[in-house]
Amino acid sequence: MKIYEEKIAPNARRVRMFLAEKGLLDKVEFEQVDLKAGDNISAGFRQKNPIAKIPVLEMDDGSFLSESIAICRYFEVKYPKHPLMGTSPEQQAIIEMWQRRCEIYFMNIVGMGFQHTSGYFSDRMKPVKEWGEVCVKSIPKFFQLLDAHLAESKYIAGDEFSVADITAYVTMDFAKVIRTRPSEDLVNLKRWYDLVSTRESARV
Ligand SMILES: N[C@@H](CCC(=O)N[C@@H](CS)C(=O)NCC(=O)O)C(=O)O
Repeated sequence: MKIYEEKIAPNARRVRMFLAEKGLLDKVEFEQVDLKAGDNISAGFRQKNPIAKIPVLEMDDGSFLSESIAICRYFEVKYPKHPLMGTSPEQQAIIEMWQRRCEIYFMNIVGMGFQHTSGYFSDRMKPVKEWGEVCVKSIPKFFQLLDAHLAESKYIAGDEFSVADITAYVTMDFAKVIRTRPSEDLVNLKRWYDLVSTRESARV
């Protein structure tokens, strides 16, 4: 199996982190795609993913799977050891809830903030600076929400580390690119961030 990715891209990182947690990194080979150069918007790459984004997993039968969480789900079901998406119905639902919260209201907003304020992809989209700034300004509100939640919860979705932590952690790091970090007084968020940073998967 092969994953098309770009090492610095947050969505690629969350899949790598997921595989590292499950001890599956050696099951796949990685091929780098140069996003800035537009490799992902070529006609050839669109055959792999019509949405023209990475990561993309190429299966052994030559078919392609994209969307980070769909790729994670595939590995979770195929290799259930070290579950990261929950086992009981309740745990699965709670993890899904937090993973979606972190993706929709945090990762996507940081992504919009980056794309619309930096103009990094201005060859393929029209950056709207004001929209980017609105997104960047809204990020601290999500930091506060996470901080309040983490006062009661060891990890994002309960006592166990999960895919929701991966999405949130990768996004916290990516937010630094747009110079957005949680304020020092958010001690619960800091406690959680430092805890996740000790994991080996945080370094892949
Ligand atoms: N919802 C998708 C998002 C994928 C995505 O936005 N990937 C970014 C890199 S983090 C990308 O390929 N950007 C290139 C572009 O927009 O041209 C997923 O979960 O995989």
